[in-house]
Amino acid sequence: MIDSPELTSAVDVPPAAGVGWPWAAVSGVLAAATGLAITELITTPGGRTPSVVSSVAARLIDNTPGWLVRFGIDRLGTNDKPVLVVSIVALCLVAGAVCGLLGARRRWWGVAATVAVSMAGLSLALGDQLAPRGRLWTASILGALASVAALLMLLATLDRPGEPAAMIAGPVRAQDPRIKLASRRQFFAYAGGTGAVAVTAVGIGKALRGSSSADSASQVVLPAPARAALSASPTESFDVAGLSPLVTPNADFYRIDTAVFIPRVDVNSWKLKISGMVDHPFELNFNELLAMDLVEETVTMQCVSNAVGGDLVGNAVWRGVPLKGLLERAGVQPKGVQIVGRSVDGFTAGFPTEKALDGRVAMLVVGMNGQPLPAVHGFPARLVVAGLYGYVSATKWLSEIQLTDWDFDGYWVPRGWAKEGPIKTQSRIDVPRDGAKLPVGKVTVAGVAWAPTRGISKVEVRIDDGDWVEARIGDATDKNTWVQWMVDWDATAGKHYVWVRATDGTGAVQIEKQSSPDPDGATGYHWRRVTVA
Ligand SMILES: Nc1nc2c(c(=O)[nH]1)N[C@H]1C(S)=C(S)[C@@H](COP(=O)(O)O)O[C@H]1N2
Ligand SMILES: [Mo]
Repeated sequence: MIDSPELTSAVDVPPAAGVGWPWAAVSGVLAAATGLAITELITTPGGRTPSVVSSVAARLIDNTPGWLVRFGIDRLGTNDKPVLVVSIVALCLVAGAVCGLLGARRRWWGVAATVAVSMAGLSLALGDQLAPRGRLWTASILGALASVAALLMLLATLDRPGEPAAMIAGPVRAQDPRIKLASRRQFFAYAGGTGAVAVTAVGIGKALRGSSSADSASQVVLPAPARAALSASPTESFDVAGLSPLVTPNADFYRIDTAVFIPRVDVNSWKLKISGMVDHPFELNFNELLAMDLVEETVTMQCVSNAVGGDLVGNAVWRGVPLKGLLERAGVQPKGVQIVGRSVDGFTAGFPTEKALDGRVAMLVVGMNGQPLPAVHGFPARLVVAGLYGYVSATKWLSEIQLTDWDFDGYWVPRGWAKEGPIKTQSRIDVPRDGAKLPVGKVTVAGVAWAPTRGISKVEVRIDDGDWVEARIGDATDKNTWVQWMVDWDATAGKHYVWVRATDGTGAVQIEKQSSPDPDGATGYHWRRVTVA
């Protein structure tokens, strides 16, 4: 019985069938990691240009249906981009494993698959306007070569007859355990070496980026405004813990954009074009822009994706020049009924030309709360138009103001958002927080309300289904900015719902019916649920 054929083969076969392919896959993963690390290292010197992975991520975002991007933002919030980048890296490593397995079968399959994956990545990345093409080509080719070299080397150690890898496809044969051990040691040595190359490349890339990624905005000094904002005095703020300040500090201001890699614009070579359907197109460089009469205006900006009660909204003092003057200088032709802001990264946003001429605040902005625009908020220049959601108006990293007809659609319009985006009247409860446990007796309810260009005339609060009670509104001041509101509530024991609603300057009460942000902004009253005991 001991000599039965089954048992004999059981002794011979197992390492071959069971252990071989995982090592081939590991080889592929290591080879991919090496190639990718080298590609990244070459594409990011100085941190001024995006890496291949972030270019690929950017193109994926641009080419993914709008609803899916929105779903991602909903689920992941501002983590959407890191999650995407990590997913792309993971996908590359999985692809590497596949290349390893293919290469174990037939060398050239593995080589061809590696080259195919690299070139697929390259062709996607080439669509990113921020990425220099020559560098992308060099990086992808060198990365692919490194990957192929590592793969062939690792597979070779697996491949010697009679050694662990004999297993991959080769004939089954008895093994001398000492040979097996020696070969495995060599494999681990090579694998360790490959891994070290990858880690070193990533490390060098990080170090190079870190040392030079100082915000270019910090090197710019803005001239003082000729006319200062009227409405930003902090003394007007209510002193309620947890209530949003009247002016949102830059560090707390929400950030929404499609940029995986934040454009690092060099102000020395930056130029803004005013172009399209105008009689006298012209260009401005940064110094010319700063030499113009700068004004300051306080404007509340909101993202159309902001849910009722959400925090994709903020109020800042913007410094810049009115669009009106620039448009007059350019001489808008009658057909130029749309103003399209173009970004250095290809993003576009468009709104009716009339909105820049009807007297509202509509400006080309270089400063935010007394500072040059932070990189994430559009350095060196962006647009801000009071009363319009950001996706139709507030182009960051602006490169061009183009007058077009109405047929042109900005970035988000074909992705399912409304062509026009006037900001709807909204109010938000900041305190108490949702789910708060409160003492019986006096409780302060406070928050903000906004209806840029129309202003807020009244804010009311309701407990459960009681009567609406008028809240005190802070004396802001300017129709474009949010107001703070507060009211004292004599809280009774039990669970309660606290509701808020605002009335705008035209006397219109905010829309009660609940609707989701798409396609043109959320509606409904904000509420919070509290327990009083
Ligand atoms: N270049 C560029 N500008 C952009 C966007 C973008 O994705 N790219 N997003 C817009 C949207 S949807 C909003 S709500 C505002 C947000 O501006 P913030 O990030 O400064 O708050 O910027 C707008 N400008
Ligand atoms: Mo937005």
